[in-house]
Amino acid sequence: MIELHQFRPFWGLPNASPFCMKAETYLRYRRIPYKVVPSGPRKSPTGKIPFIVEDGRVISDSEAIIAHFESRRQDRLDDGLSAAERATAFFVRELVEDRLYWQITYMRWGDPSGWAVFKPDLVKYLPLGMRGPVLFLLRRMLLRQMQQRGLARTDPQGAYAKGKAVLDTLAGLLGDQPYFLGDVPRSLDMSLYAFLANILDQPHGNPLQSHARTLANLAGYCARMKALCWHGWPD
Ligand SMILES: N[C@@H](CCC(=O)N[C@@H](CS)C(=O)NCC(=O)O)C(=O)O
Repeated sequence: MIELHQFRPFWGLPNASPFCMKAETYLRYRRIPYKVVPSGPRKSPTGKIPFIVEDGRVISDSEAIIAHFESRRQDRLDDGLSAAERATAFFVRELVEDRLYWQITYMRWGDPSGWAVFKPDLVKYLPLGMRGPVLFLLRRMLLRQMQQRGLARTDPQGAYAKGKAVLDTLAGLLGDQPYFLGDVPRSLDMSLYAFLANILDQPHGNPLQSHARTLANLAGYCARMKALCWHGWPD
């Protein structure tokens, strides 16, 4: 049985880490049997989660996990895509996994209103040893990293403007197609869905979520991907 090492579900989301949710969305879409092993970055050989263990072999990184399973298949998710579509998928994924990752981090750890609702639930979720000074230092490090990216704690409006621009661009790219590159889900969709769901389905509102909800095609897309990959969850 393949082991998927990742965070436990949190806040009603399959995973509060979009990278973990991406890998798991893929496994579910492909109906690959796996069992979740609750874990954290400190237990990962690369310092990051998710990672899988298959027959004693460790594969870390959501994209590498998808590539590993796809390489064994006759029918690959990205079969039939043109070179230009593959290039689009590459750049969109790179951009989303950077920009929206930091937006999701900001709405929980950076935005003072977000931190006010995130912290109490996070403290209950974390193991005892992570709750005091470790959490303080972790947040301090994240705040610095966000600041370097122009996401200031003191300027939520300015910070969210950057995320709204990404969402608007994604809505434009999706248009009225069911999936980002046409009629069927591709590997790009495993990633984009996980990132968008972490914004749309998180339990506390914020300006980025409100904006995402005005983009009807993105909300419809998430509902479609959820029905396809997460129907019946938690199962
Ligand atoms: N490129 C990696 C990124 C994974 C990643 O950044 N995971 C985060 C959790 S959302 C993590 O483990 N962060 C710990 C750290 O950076 O110290 C992937 O696609 O899996």
